[in-house]
Amino acid sequence: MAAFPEIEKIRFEGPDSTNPLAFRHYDADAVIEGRTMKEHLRFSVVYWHTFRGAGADPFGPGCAERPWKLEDGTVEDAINRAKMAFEFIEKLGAPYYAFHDRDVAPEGETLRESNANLDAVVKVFRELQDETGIKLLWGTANLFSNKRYAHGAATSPNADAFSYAAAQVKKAMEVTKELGGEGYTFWGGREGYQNLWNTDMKRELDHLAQFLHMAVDYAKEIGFTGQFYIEPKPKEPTKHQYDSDAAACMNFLRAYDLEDHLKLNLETNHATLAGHTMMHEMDAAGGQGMLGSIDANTGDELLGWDTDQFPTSVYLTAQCMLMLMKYGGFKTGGVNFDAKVRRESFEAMDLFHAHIGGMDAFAAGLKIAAAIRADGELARLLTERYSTWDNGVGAGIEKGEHDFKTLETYMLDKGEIDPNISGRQEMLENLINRYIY
Ligand code: XUL
Ligand code: CO
Repeated sequence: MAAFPEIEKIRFEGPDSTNPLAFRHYDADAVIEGRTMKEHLRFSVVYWHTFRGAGADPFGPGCAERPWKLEDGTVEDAINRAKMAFEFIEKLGAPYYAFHDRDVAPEGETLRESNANLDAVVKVFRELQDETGIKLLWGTANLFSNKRYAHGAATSPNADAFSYAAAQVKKAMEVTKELGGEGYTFWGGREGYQNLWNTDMKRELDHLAQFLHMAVDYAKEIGFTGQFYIEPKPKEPTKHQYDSDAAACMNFLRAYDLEDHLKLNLETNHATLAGHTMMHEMDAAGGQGMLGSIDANTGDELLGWDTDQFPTSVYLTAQCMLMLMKYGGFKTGGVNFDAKVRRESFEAMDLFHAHIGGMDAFAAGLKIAAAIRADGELARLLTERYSTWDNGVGAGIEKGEHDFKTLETYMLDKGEIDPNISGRQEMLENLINRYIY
């Protein structure tokens, strides 16, 4: 049975369209800087929010109305949901999706039963992928909902929780490989602490690193060549999550010899929870060759938690795309909408509006970023700002030709520095706006 019989494939109608079920900016085959919009943006729909989210908040259960069952139910329910999910993704025209193991199939009484349930649904996923051409951006395992992970998974004080998580990730990697997944994500759901006095932080971090090394080894063993990602988030559910931001993740990966095996999957609302902009996180990761993928969403300026709203601000998406293009765009990653409709938007139709809006915001952002790059003024101003490093003493320092003694001689002779030039922050802000409106 079709979930959305009244909806046709969402089409591009151009900026003047007033049709809420059409794209105004996302024209999949339009070419920008030698790549299609589809190739630049690599949009992905998340299974957990879009097909399992009921809209619960701390003050009430979910009230979403969906043509599929939202609660776990039977394997048959899960297969029915899978078919409707692919219908949605295909009508939307997103080329990718992403899931946690427990989003797609009900958890059984035993690990064996859970694995069998997963296999049954993954078999249908494989068929649906082949029929529609939709691909798996990345898979992951839910290592945070079940009560066995109350104290964490890889960082749990209970070695059995670590072992169960290892078994779960092993299986999730196998099915990700089976589905041709282009990546596999580790988000440390409850890997953190609530109280330092019941926590052996160093031991927990050592365990987390061991866990990731086991994953790397197992990928080699089964021939999974997808990209591993680690997803930073500073708080929620614990007050301190170990993978708190891009810098903390990169330091952890380097400290434990994992930097060649994982890149970062950065999420906008996680960046803002960490007190950073998304662009800061992308620049921090990109500068170190670690920018892998993005979970696209946004927080609410007036609410301080992980509201996971759909991105609508072109000011944000344009700057994200500018940063992404600075680092050469996606290789394995994509714009993955880790975002959910509000509890008040309970009709299934709202899922279309939300995704269309997010895709259009990013497509507009892409066009703006490309225009800024084509114009070259921003790049020229940046080159000019650092021009003292292009010759003379600056070039010498960069080449390693100087030390404190030679620089002292240089300054004693010269007397005072060449005058600084203004940072022109406001002018640059105006410059960005010039391309937006
Ligand atoms: C949680 C979050 C996760 C990860 C996947 O805040 O972002 O959904 O993206 O586990
Ligand atoms: Co996420």
